[in-house]
Amino acid sequence: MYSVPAVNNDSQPSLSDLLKQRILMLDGAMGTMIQRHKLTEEDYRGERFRDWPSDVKGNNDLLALTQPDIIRGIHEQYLEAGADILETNSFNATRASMADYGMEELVYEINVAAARLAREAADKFSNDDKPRFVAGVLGPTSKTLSISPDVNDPGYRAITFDELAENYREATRGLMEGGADIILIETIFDTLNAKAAIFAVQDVFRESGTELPIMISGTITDQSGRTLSGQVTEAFYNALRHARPLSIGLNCALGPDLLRQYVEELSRVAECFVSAHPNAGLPNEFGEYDLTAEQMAESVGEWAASGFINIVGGCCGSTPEHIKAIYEQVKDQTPRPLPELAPACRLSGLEPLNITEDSLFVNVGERANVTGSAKFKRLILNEEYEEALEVCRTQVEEGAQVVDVNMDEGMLDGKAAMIRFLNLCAAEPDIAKVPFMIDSSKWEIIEAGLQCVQGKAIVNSISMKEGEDKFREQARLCRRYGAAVIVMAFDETGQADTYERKIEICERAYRILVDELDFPPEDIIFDPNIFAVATGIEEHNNYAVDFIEATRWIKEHLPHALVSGGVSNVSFSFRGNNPVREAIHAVFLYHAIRAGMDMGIVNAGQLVVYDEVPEDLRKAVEDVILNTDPEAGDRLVELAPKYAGDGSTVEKKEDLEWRSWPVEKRLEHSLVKGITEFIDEDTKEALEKLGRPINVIEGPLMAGMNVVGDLFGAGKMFLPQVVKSARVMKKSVAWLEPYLEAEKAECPAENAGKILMATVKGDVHDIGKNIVGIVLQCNSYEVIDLGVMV
Ligand code: THG
Repeated sequence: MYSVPAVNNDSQPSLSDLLKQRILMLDGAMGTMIQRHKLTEEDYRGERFRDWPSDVKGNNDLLALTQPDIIRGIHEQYLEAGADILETNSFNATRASMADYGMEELVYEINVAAARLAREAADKFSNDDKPRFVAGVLGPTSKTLSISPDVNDPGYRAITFDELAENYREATRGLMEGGADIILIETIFDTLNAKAAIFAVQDVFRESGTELPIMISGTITDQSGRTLSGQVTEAFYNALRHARPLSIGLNCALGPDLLRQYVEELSRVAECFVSAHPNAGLPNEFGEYDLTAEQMAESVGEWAASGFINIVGGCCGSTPEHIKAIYEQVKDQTPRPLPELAPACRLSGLEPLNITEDSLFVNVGERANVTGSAKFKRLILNEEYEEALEVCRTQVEEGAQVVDVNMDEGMLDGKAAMIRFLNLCAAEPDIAKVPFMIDSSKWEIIEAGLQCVQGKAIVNSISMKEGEDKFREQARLCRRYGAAVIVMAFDETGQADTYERKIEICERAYRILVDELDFPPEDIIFDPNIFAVATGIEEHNNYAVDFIEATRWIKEHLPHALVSGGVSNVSFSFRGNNPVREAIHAVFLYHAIRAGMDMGIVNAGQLVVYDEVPEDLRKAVEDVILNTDPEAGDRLVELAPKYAGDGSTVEKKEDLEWRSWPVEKRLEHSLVKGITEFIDEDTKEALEKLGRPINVIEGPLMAGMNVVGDLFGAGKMFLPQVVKSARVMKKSVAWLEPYLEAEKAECPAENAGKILMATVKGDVHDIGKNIVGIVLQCNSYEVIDLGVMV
């Protein structure tokens, strides 16, 4: 399945050949090694930037221009230690990151220079027995596409996908110009950033006519075992698998002991080679790394012995001594063989969803659809996004394993609504844990949606309705964004409504996708059109049978492709009579699933089990679905009123048992669960009970945040959840603010002292600082806050 492009150098064995023979060594940290030189501001500036208006000390990537001998020297030390693959010193050489120094215009030049230095060093050491390679490094940048830097506006983003991709295109061009053999996208804390990098790198490959192997390496930032943006390891792999990387791996953040289980997980799920370059342990209180070369080599050597890895090296704190020790440990060990994994549609949100031949039917929630739900439409048109999110959350709670989102409505800027809604969903881990299905008949809305999701999504849908060329173009783009696709049985002449037309169109689409475009067949989901039955129109009577039989044919003749459909369509003629609609869905699904239907867009909370449909109703419905005779529809119409009830299905009461708890416990619950709904009233009650605002903050609010802190420390909460908690905290404190002010005005306490505080440069999280600030102010300190990025 994997055909990774070989390095353009005929005299050397290809990287993938070498990787089958032995474990390859990456180098170690650059930063630690640069620190050893104790460079001054003047050293960083060199001659050329002597008069640069801002400080540049710490801009390590600039050293490619101002201290090239130092960088080349470090590369050579790593080559001496045994490194097969050098990483270029270009981690921050993107516009987004260089903006800190006002050096955006130097980005291209720095990348070229960084790659050249590594190239020169590698070529000096390279020989037939041990060829050396240069991996051009694309870092994560200082911006994140999946998380809002503004706690008060979870839908806000500091950069767009297109802007970030442009950053990466520029850097990639420079790295290739400078002679990189590989592109290494590393220290990924936000998978959507990595998707933008992959998108950009593929653009540059195409424009240059040269395709290099891609290495991908993510980073797990805390005990929850997730990326900063909240993905577990397998979800991360699924989201980036479309790059067909040479390798996927993990680096940085954790030392080898904590990283081990995640490297093991990757080695189990990845179809490509696996890499790891951990830190030399966790930083101690001085920010130094304590693991010795021997300790690190022992840990990493054990990974090799366990068959987890193909490429190893070191990240922060590692030195040539570490690399040499690891090299000695792993050089004679057997590399991890590439596993043979059964083809599967590997989707993800924050968590993976793999659909294999053996999977049970997958429920896709239909309710976040402005044309499919009057309620959702009203909420979106009124911009009641909080409530609209609730629609998604409820579906997931009720069993939706994917959520369909559709904003196609005449009264709406559908593109803006799609972007806003998906960005808000990204901040809701209870929703974002499942993959998204981006549903629109407008390509520009689909593309906008694809630029907002970090997991592997499903595009709903593409088809040949505007001809083969448009279809090819859209399919290619879906692949480049890393999405699976629903292909509707729709061509230039219209939507297929008979068995013959359905299978003819699906087969034609499959051949184009698989044979011409090399589209992975497991990422193709056919929708052979579910239309309403029992409409009173004779031509409609066989619609369900045609869908079911087309499904059977597709599963038999188009290997690995899946089948889906919009299930609620089938019962449209019984609108207003939900019990009968649900019975129709149950019977329809019973037969369609047996014919091979893999997933369906359904009302997840209202799925009824086939066996629980009353006997007479089931019989009547079955006759309609299977089109046993021309009178079947009439019989069901006659029987339907008996089961209508009041037409609705019983709405489930939300579980609000916790609302009867004492106010302290309620505040804690809201903080831990990130619920803002009741925070104002509970804060008010707590104030009445405890007398002073400070008592509320230092009492139940801090106690609640301590629980959050403990859960986070234990890996039981992860960052996007903690951000939600912080939002609740902020809201509560904001409610108390006027009372704090009033107290101050009433009795100006003697000043306990002055506190100067700031969030350090590079840290976007000022939540903790703000809380400390408030607590200090409540204790009569005067607080001067210099802000963020100081
Ligand atoms: N195939 C694919 N995508 C699709 C469809 C499909 N997307 C949209 C639709 N069809 C599937 N989704 C729905 C959502 C809701 C309803 C039907 C299909 C539905 N809604 C109630 C109604 O109209 O009676 C709304 C009731 C309410 O307002 O609450 O039935 O076929 N690929």
